[in-house]
Amino acid sequence: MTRAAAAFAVALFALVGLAPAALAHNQLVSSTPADKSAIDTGPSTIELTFDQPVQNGKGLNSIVVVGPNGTDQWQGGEAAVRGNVVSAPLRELGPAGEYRVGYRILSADGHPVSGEIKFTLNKAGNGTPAPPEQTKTTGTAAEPSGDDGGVPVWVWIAGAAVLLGAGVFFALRVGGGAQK
Ligand SMILES: [Cu+2]
Repeated sequence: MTRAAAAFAVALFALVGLAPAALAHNQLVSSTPADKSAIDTGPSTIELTFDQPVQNGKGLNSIVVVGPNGTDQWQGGEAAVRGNVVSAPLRELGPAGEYRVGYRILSADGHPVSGEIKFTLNKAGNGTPAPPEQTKTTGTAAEPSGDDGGVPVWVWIAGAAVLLGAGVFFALRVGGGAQK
């Protein structure tokens, strides 16, 4: 087997092997608003609490809030980390209906963790969605995730890229050692 093929095999193995571990290592334990809750007014801050610390760093973590139309975004800025808690400002909300909060965080143990919570706004507010230039500067690269109700596509693409990169890195290190 060539070195490249070996690296690819190990990367694939890592991709399969690490995915469940990432789910087991750092999990969302609570949030504001709570998942599947119904509220009359949105909070000023979205808070996601995990059971382990999250790595703090620019662009490592993102929170995107998508409104009932599946396109408009309602986060008011970038995600911030404080220990186990990742938060992002939330704009005053607009239309009543279901809002989805997609997140992608980098656990302190090196594993990316992603997922989604939902809440329902009972009464329409007076807010307006984030302007396009702001949804770009938050670094989420957020394609509106459509109405399939699943975890936003960008979350999985980002997670898979990180895992694949880690697998290749590991394979090259192992390969280098074996040739001595
Ligand atoms: Cu982990």
